[in-house]
Amino acid sequence: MAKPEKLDPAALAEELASFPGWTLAREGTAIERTFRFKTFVEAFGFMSQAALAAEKLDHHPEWFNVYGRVEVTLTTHDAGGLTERDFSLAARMDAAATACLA
Ligand code: H2B
Repeated sequence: MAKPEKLDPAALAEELASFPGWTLAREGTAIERTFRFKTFVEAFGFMSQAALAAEKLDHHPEWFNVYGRVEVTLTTHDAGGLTERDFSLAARMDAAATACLA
């Protein structure tokens, strides 16, 4: 997979506009979202799907789970900031969360 390039401010603003659930963090070098599920099993089901997506994208989340809550931070360490890969994984996580909540 090609080395991801850090998004320029205009491209970043455009991506953020289409990911309303996510907010900028760490001085604009990361995005974060908290997912809430009814049970630990639902949260873990989401994490399993997200882990498979992460592995496929070769892009791994920083996350923290307690019971039904999963706090996610995405950043591209190799690029020192946000890249398309962060938003690809964010999209996969949003889809997985919808599936797990259905
Ligand atoms: N995940 C994230 N979030 N950022 C990275 O820069 C990154 C990664 N780099 N997963 C990948 C793995 C790289 O270290 C390996 C060698 O592919």
